[in-house]
Amino acid sequence: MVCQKALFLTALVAFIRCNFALLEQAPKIPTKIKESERIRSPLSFQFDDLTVSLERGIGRSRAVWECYRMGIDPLWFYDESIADSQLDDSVHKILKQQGREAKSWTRDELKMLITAKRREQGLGKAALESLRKVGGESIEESVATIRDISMARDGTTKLLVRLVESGFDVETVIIPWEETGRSTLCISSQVGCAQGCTFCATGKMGRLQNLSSDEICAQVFLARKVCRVLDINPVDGVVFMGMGEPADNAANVVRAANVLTSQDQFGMAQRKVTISTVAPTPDAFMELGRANTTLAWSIHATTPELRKELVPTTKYSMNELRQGYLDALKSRPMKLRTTMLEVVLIDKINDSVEDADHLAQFVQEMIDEVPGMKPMVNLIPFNDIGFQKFRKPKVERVWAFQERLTSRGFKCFIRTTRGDEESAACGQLATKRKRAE
Ligand SMILES: *[C@@H]1O[C@H](CO)[C@@H](O)[C@H](O)[C@H]1NC(C)=O
Ligand SMILES: *[C@@H]1O[C@H](CO)[C@@H](O)[C@H](O)[C@H]1NC(C)=O
Ligand SMILES: CC(=O)N[C@H]1CO[C@H](CO)[C@@H](O)[C@@H]1O
Ligand code: SF4
Repeated sequence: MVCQKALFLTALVAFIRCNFALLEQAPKIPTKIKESERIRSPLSFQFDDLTVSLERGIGRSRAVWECYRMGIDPLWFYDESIADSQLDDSVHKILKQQGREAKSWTRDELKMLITAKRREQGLGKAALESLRKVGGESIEESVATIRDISMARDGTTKLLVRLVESGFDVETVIIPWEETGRSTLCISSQVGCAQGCTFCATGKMGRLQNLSSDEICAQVFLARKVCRVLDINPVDGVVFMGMGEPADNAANVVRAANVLTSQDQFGMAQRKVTISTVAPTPDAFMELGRANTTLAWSIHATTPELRKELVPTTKYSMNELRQGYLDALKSRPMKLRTTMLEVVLIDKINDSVEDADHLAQFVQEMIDEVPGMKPMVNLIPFNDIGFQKFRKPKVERVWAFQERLTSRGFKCFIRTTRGDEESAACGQLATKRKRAE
C-alpha cells in the first residue's frame, strides 16, 4: 500500500467491484515447501497436500475448508466434546469486555451454511488426529488470535491480531462496502517494516518479524469469523497494505496469496487480491508477481529527490524500478496487467497540478511499452497523526490533482481515508499500543 499502508486505511474504490465472471480454476502451486516458509497449520497448506495428509479422499479437506472459510476451526467444530460456545469464544470475550453483544452461533446453525457431505458424519477421529499432527492445536491456539476489535462509525473495523509464537501484534482492517455488500480486508505481512518511509508509522518501528504464510492467512480466517459474528459484510477481497513490505517477505506472501485465490480454499477472485510494494529492488515485482493477483506499485514520487525523501531506502533509479514493473507486467496474462500506482499526497510537497503532470508523463511512458496495460492511479491523501514534517493536503488540491490526471485520460481514484476517528488506518493501532506499553 502503500504504504500508507500504514497510514491510511484507505479503501480501494471502484476497482474492487465484484467480478464473478473472472473466477477461474484454482492455480496449482509447487508442492515443495522451502525452509524459509514456516508452516504451522493446515491453513496455508496447498489444498492437494491437505487432502494427502488427511488420507482417504477429498471430502475431508473440503469439509475442513468450509470451516476455515467461515472462520471456524474444524478441530473444534468436528469435535463434539467442545461446546458450541467455544467456537467463537475469542470474539465474544472481547465484546463482553466492551459491553457489547453479538449473535452466538450454534453448531446446528453453522451446519446450515455447510454444503460438504461430511457435515453430518463428521471428519472422524483419525482425520482429526492427522489434522492435529500437521497443525498442532487449533489456529487460535497455535497461530494467531484476536486481541482487540475496534469499530469506527463508518463501519471500518480494526482487529488487533496476536501472533501466538512471537507474541507480537499486527493489525488487520475490515473495510465494508455498502454498494456491494462485501468487505475488503487490509492485511499485514510483517511486524514493523524496514523501508522506513518518512510518512509512515509502521516505518518508524523498524523491522521486527516476517509473518509466516499461516500467520498471513490467519488474518483472513479471523476476519471471516468477526464478520460472521458481528454481521459485517463478508470479506471477498484482500489488499496487502497493512504493516510491512511484501517484497521483504515474498515467499510467505506469495504462498499465502495462492491460498486466498485457490477456489478450493478462500476462493477469492485473482483480481480482488492486491499485493502492493514500494519495490525495494526492480526484481521485487517479478518475485511478487509469481502470485496471480493484482500487482500495485507504491510509487509516491517520480523524481529521485522526492522519492528518496519519502522512501529513504530507495536504492534504484525510477527508470530501473519502472522497468522492473513493466517486465513483470509483460510476463503476465492480459487480465492481470492492471497497473496500479499508489501515490501518497502530502500538503505542498507533491500535490500540485504540475506534480500531476509529471506523474501523468511518467505513466504515459509506461503505457506506451506494455500492450493491454490498464493504468490506475490511487491517490492517498496523507493523514497526519502527529508527524511534524508533513501535513494533510487540502481537499481542493487533491481534487485538482485528480482532475488533471483524469483529463489526461487516466483512471484515478482518491482513496477515502476511512475510520479516522478510531485511527483505523493500517499501521497505527499496533504502534500506539506499543508506545503505551
Ligand atoms: C499463474 O498463472 C499462470 C498463467 O496463467 C500459470 O502458469 C501459473 O501456474 C499460475 N501460478 C500460480 C501460482 O497459480
Ligand atoms: C524476512 O525475510 C527476508 C527474506 O526472505 C530476510 O532477508 C529477512 O532477514 C527476514 N526478516 C526478519 C526480521 O526475519
Ligand atoms: C514542491 C515539490 O517538491 N514538488 C515535487 C513533488 O513531486 C514532483 C514529482 O513527483 C516534483 O516534480 C515536484 O518538484
Ligand atoms: S515503511 Fe513499510 S509499511 Fe510503511 S509505507 Fe513504507 S513500505 Fe509501507
